[in-house]
Amino acid sequence: MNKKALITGITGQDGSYLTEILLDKGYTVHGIIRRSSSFNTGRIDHLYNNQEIYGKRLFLHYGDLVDTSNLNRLLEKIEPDEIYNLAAQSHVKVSFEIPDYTAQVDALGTLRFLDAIREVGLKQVKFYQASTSELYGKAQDIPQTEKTPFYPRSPYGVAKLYGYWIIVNYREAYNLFACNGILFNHESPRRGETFVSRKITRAASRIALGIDEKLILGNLNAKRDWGYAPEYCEGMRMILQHPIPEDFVMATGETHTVREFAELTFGELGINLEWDGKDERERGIIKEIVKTKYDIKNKKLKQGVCVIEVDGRYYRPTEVDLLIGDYTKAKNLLGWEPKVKFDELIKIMIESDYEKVLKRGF
Ligand code: NAP
Ligand code: G4F
Repeated sequence: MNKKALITGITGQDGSYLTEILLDKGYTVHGIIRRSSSFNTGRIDHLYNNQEIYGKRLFLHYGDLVDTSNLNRLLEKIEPDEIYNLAAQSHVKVSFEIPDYTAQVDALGTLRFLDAIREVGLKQVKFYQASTSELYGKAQDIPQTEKTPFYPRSPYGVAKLYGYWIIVNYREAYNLFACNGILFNHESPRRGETFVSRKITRAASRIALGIDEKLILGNLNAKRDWGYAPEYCEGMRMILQHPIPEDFVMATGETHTVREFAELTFGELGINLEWDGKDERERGIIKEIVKTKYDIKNKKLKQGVCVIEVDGRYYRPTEVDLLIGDYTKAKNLLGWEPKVKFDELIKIMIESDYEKVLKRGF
């Protein structure tokens, strides 16, 4: 019999890739979506509108991680073999503005789900928790492994820390097959536009095509280990196929600053930058424009023009300065290894955003 998966956060970046992966493997996929006043299914519309798939092997249900009775009903009705809990208020900066809601969803939402599993009596179900490198926060080791102590630096990180430990506790207390994927930053053309990677690739495209003049960023010194989302979503599935429920780090093992991300992105378009000033006065200025496969339609762009500025409103009250992950355990036990590294990731994202902006004009 084909497996049945239930995905929370199916409308998000990871949810959409994971759905494609599981459908490809022959799963039936059930997804939980939130009621929204505007369309929120853009990332899965290609599947939703496919009559071969929707209503046959893909089903969507309204729900929310803050609604316990809804989770109980869905579990009773669907009886999934595997659950992927990807739903979250996933923006670190926003979590400082809405810490209570972030905890309700990211921490207690996980608990509600685990408890609903017990109440419904799904003893054989396997549960994947979208844990995060934000747990390391003020990192205590370089690189970070499954054994590195946690020190979260945001309400988001702290809420996810609760999620991490409640998974471990339900695994030990009730023998539940529950695992944490401690995933480092992973990006793609489907990444939300307010995360820094996508903010940069989208803005660089808009600047090159003459729609925007400048990109305003926050902390350029922060270092992240950025990988390619579809590979990490395949890793989630692999974690649940491992015979023993365990926690795994997934990362690329490389780290780069936000400044490098911006420099490479503009460079990919043929806009080579140099930097001037420090902290909030730092600016990215055009050093030269060189020919690439991308057409720079904005004729105002020339040597000396400032295209990046820093604004303190994007700084966080407490920052995570440096993340770099060691994925040896995932490589040895699961055979998981990332193929797309930093340069290639930027190429993929800029190609997509440049095309989108060119076609749609936004
Ligand atoms: P994302 O694009 O922000 O997607 C989040 C998903 O959660 C969306 O489908 C969203 O629905 C849904 N959601 C939010 N609040 C909800 C609620 N109260 N009830 C039900 N659904 C809710 O995030 P992502 O990048 O795909 O990340 C997936 C998961 O991995 C998240 O848990 C994130 O914290 C974690 N994570 C991400 C990364 C990364 O680098 N991407 C790294 C480590 C861990 P709407 O579409 O309606 O907003
Ligand atoms: O892209 P970010 O917002 O991602 P962040 O905070 O690392 O969180 C993402 O990755 C986590 C895994 O480590 C996930 F758990 C989480 O759900 C999310 O997917 O910011 C990356 C860095 C930060 O240091 C931030 O201060 O970029 C810096 N940054 C500089 N300027 C900016 C900006 N971040 C954003 N969002 N916008 C800026 O203008």
